[in-house]
Order: sequence, then structure tokens, then C-alpha cells
Amino acid sequence: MCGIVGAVAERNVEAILLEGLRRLEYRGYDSAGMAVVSPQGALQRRRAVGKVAALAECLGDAPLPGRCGIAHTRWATHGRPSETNAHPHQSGEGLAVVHNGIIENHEALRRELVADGYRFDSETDTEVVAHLVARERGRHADLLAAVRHALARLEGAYALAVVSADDPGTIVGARKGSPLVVGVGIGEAFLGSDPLALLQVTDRFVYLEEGDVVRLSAGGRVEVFDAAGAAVKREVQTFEHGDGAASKGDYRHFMLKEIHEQPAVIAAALEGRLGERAALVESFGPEAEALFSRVRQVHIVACGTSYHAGMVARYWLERFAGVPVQVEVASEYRYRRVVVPEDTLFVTLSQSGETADTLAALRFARERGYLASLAICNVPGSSLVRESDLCLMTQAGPEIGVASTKAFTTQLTALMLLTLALGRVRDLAEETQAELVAALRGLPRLVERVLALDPQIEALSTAFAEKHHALFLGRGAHFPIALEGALKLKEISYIHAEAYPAGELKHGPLALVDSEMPVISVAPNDELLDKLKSNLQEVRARGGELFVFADERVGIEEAEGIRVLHLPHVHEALAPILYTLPLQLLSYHVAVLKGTDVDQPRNLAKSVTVE
Ligand code: HGA
Repeated sequence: MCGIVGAVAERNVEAILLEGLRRLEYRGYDSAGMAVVSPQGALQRRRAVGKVAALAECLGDAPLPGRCGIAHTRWATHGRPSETNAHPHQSGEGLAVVHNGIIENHEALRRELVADGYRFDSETDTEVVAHLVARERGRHADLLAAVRHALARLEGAYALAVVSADDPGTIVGARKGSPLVVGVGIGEAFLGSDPLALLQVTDRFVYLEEGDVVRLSAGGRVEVFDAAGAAVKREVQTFEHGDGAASKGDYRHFMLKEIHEQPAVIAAALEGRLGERAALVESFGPEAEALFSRVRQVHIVACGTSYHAGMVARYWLERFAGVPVQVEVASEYRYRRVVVPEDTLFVTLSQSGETADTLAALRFARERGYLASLAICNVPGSSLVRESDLCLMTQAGPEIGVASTKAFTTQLTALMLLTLALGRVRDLAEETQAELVAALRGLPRLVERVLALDPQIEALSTAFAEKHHALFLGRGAHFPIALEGALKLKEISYIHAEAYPAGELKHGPLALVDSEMPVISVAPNDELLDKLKSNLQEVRARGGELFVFADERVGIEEAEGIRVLHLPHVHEALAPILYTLPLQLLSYHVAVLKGTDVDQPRNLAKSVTVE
């Protein structure tokens, strides 16, 4: 999704802004732009379609000197990707705006502004903000007052940054529904839609809250005002993950690096949360024990990969904690007339904690009489975390690859902790708790062993490079893993992939199976193994080529038309986590063979902050 960077410094800001945009590239975008107020007090702008490198080239030819500026990477929602639609948007020659989000009443505002004599150059919703602020600037003494009055007219979601030639050395930012952080420097101040954009200049951040407006001015001055307009102090927080997270290290792609980080981040997700023989319920917060003992139902709401994690959790929570569970995608849930039984826990899952639909679902749920809300999230200080009653951080560290990998397996780890915590207060047998705790402790080591199979998985990937379709099969808690495997393949290799519960095969998808349709199946050693084996025979009998990831103990061996990769034996409850890895690696290698943009697949964006 779109990215914002802003800087007011004692030096030229072009390089800072450009580096900030490069660091936001991972989020997915279609065009980029920058506006800087020159030493002579003139506002100048450059924009380019495509990558930040294209903007850099344009700046190489025509630099933007100046100590105050804003920049943006755009992921189009209103108006096609083009130079005219790229941000910053200007009103006249003197004022420029960058915006993340959607202005829902833009049509009405556009009509009003056109009637007032404003000329629109773009098809975007954002341009109304530029003209609105410019109109208000004519009526008020400074940019801050003008932005505040303009905000009062906006409906929808935004993170904004505004500069004006009439207010040199000043940036005004605002957030409502889209994240925005202030980077605190020495004698300089920065703005970013994600702290990662600014780690080259600072590690100290103020996370703006809903409705906040901020003014950055010369000398590093930062003034924050809340939604009511009162000056407020917001805590300055130090970013703990270091800047290494934003570099690929020795890996060819962020995705590969993040896949290989999984043993470490799963261990981090468990750290301090396991006792000798049981999970520590208080990891979910001091009130968790009292709340969890009242839980009689769980509703899980999420999007994309996080939704698949929620689907796995349903199997775990029902089996080990004995609670009924509903799992739903947030974009559907938020528009449904949900019936909430008494004492239902509302759980949201999101890597970024800013996923627009999930956040809206949480806000919608607040009015529905849930017992409490729990966010399982990777970004501390994110909106989802701040607005939920309880939270559990997944500790995956920044995830840059658009296709989620380590965020998913750490979500699953966190959900197993939730299962154990709810199980504990609901009398799950102590022996079972101890067995699962021991299995969790051994999980990072097993994940390392699966990663060591990478060369074999890479060898398998050659069979997919020329294919146009693939079918993923799984049963029980591995059906969502099959869904996640298909999603990964679609996202980064653009091969059409579908996933089915293996038992559904003969109810339709079997008609698709022939030698051109590779079928991938995960076959852990669980109670459904024999049933799965029969389903695999059904595929073989129709000439389908099978790729099976199987437990080393299940006795599925290679034969004509069946390629088998054996995985180390794992406690069957944790198998969904382990079996995710070969599917991630397979998609990765297929995408590399196909030469796609692995970390930034076409049309997709990281952290989907618009509806
Ligand atoms: N609506 C604006 C910004 C889109 C956005 O935030 N994407 O993530 C546009 O279309 O330019």
C-alpha cells in the first residue's frame, strides 16, 4: 500500500526522502513522487510511474534542493496508475499533499471545489484534500489551522502530509484510519507511514493516535494535537528491531530471508510464555486469566494469510480447549448482522495491526457485546493492538516480503499458546498440556531441519515452472495449510492454484486432474492419514502428478507419478506449522524460476490499509 515520508531538516532532504521511499518499496506501489520547498521558498515537484528508481532518475536530471519536503509511493485506489495521478497533489503552485487511504466523500467535495473555481488535474480522491487545504489556508493564519479545518470536511480514512510555500520549514501531518509516525531526530524531524522508512535517520518514534494532527518545524520541533485540537504529549518510543530488518543480508530476496528466520522468530514468540508444563496465561495480560475462564465461544476475524491461521486455530481450540469457534474474513464479517452468544471472545489476527477491514471489524465488534477483544499482531503500537482489550505480540520482527511467511508461522505459534491458555483455564488434561509445551519447545529445531531440505524442494520446483494450474490438498487442520500453500503460489508465481479438503476431491475438482495439473498434498502422521492415502490414489488413477510432503514415519514412498519429500516427525498438533515451510519454499523457488518480482508481486501490497 501507499507510503509516506516527510522531513524537515538542517540539510537537503531529497536523499532522506528517496531512501525512505526505497525502504517502503516492499509495501507494493505503482508510482512515486516528491515535493520540496526550495531555499528560495518555491514548491517543486517530481513524479514518476513505476519504481522509485524511475523517480531517482528523474531527480538525477532535475534535483529538488530544500530542507523541507514530502514524498509518496502510491498504490492506486482512485484513478489508474499514471504520473498525473501520482502524489504529491498540488493546489496551484504553492501547496502539496500526500495521502494514504480513501476520501469517501471526494465526489461531493470535488463538485463543491470545482464550483468554487478549483481546477482538478487528476482522477484521484486525494486531490480534493490539496484544494480544500489551500482554500482554508486563504482563510486562516497558518497551515496547521488550514489543515484542521479541511480535515473537518473529510470522510474516510487518511494519513496525510502537507507542505506549503507560504509556510516554509513546516510539515503538517494527520492520521485517521491509516498509520503515521513521527521520527524524532536531533534538530530535525521526520514523518513516515512506517518507522522502517526512517530508520536511516532515527530510531526514536512517536506513534500518532487516531485523530492526531502534528506540526513539524525547523529545529526538530514536533507539536502533536489530539482530535479535539488540544496540544498533547505522546511518548517517544525507541524502535527495538534495529535497522538490519530492512536489509536482505546475504539472501537474494526478503522472502527467503524471512523464511529462514522462522526458527528464531518462533522461538522468540514462545519466549517467556511457557512454564515447565503449561502455557503462562498472563502472557495475554494481567486480566487474561479472569477473562479466559469466562470464555464460552471464540470468534476469529482476519484477512488473507491471517485468516488461514485463524482456520487452523479453530481445529486446535475446539479439540484442546473445547470451545466452539467461528472464523471469518473481516471484509465479510464487518457487514454481517452477527449474532454474538454471551461470553464470546473476539480475536483478530493481523501482521501489521493496520489492516483496514480487520480494524473496522474490531470497531464493529465493540458495539456487539463481546466479552473482550484479543489482538494477535506483529506490530507493537499498531491501531489493532491499541484498540483491543488484550494482545499477544507475535515477535516476528518486521516482515518486508509482501507474501507473508514468518508472520504466519508466528501467528500459528501464538494461536497454539492461546489454545493452551484457554485449555488450562478450562481443564485440559495436565498431561496433554505438558506434552504440547514440550513439543512447542522442540519446534524451532524441527523447523531448522525442514529448512535444510531446501535443495530438494528447489529440485521439485522445476516441475511447476511451465504449469498454469496447481491443486493443493489437505485434511483437517491441514486444509487451511493447503489454502495457504495455494495462496503463496498464486501471490508470487502467478500460477492459478486452488486448495480443497482432500475429501472434497470427488465432489468436483477431480474433473480437473490430468497430467497438466500437479497436485500437492501434505500428509502428516495423523488420524486422517489413511483417508488421505485413498484420496491420493484417486488422483493417481486419473494420471495426476502428485507431490506429497509426508511424515518420515507414514510409509508413503516415491513411485511413478508420485514425488515424496519426507519431513521429520512432529507432534501431530504442531504439524500445520511445520508443513507450511515446504510450501513456502516451493512457491519461492517456482517464482524465482519464473522470474517474477518475488518480494513485490504485481498488484499486491503489504499491510492492506484501505478497504
Ligand atoms: N486513494 C489514494 C491513495 C491510495 C492508497 O492509500 N493506497 O494504499 C489514491 O488512489 O491515490
